[in-house]
Amino acid sequence: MKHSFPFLAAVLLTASAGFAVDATKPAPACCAEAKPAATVAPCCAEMKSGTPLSNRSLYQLDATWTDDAGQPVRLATMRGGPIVLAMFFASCEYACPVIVNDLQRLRAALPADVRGKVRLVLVSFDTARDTPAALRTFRERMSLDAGWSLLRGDAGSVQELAMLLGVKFKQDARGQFAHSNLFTLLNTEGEIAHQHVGLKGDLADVTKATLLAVK
Ligand SMILES: [Cu+2]
Repeated sequence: MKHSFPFLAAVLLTASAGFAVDATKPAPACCAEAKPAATVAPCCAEMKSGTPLSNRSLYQLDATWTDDAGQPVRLATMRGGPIVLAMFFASCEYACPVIVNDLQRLRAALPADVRGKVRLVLVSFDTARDTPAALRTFRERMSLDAGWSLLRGDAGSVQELAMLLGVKFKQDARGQFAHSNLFTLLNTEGEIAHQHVGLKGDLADVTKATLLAVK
């Protein structure tokens, strides 16, 4: 884990406090010096609005993921539009396809002009089997269009993200995972705006929260 402990502690603290604390974190060291926008360091490229991310933002995570096209992806590049993120594994026999279906229902419930502004992100916790090719097969099987990002990462990155999202998972002897059934709405700054727990549930609250998160 590349993160300093204070960052994680701060996120967990604010999470457990219901996000009552609204401290902001100074820009990363590489961005500390004021520079004209044209010469901004590559590591700050995701700071599109020019304002530092808060210490509640998951876009502070250093992890580099790989998508189903084999391309490297950092979550911070999704800054600017809300995303709905679920952790899953491609060979799941029941819950994960239902979660994907719930996300499809959520998107279908959004007005047409909003739908395209919300990215759906699936992050696998099956670091061994969910290769980019396996994720590609899952995309085809579930008919997921370009509005979906399917990501895999190393065990440390997966554990860190799961901890910050409150997703619990455990692999059994067959290699299948028991896991929390939840998905998370991140606002345009990568902060947790809403979490939806359960399968096949009423999506009214998360639909409302998603509409609020779209700028
Ligand atoms: Cu599953």
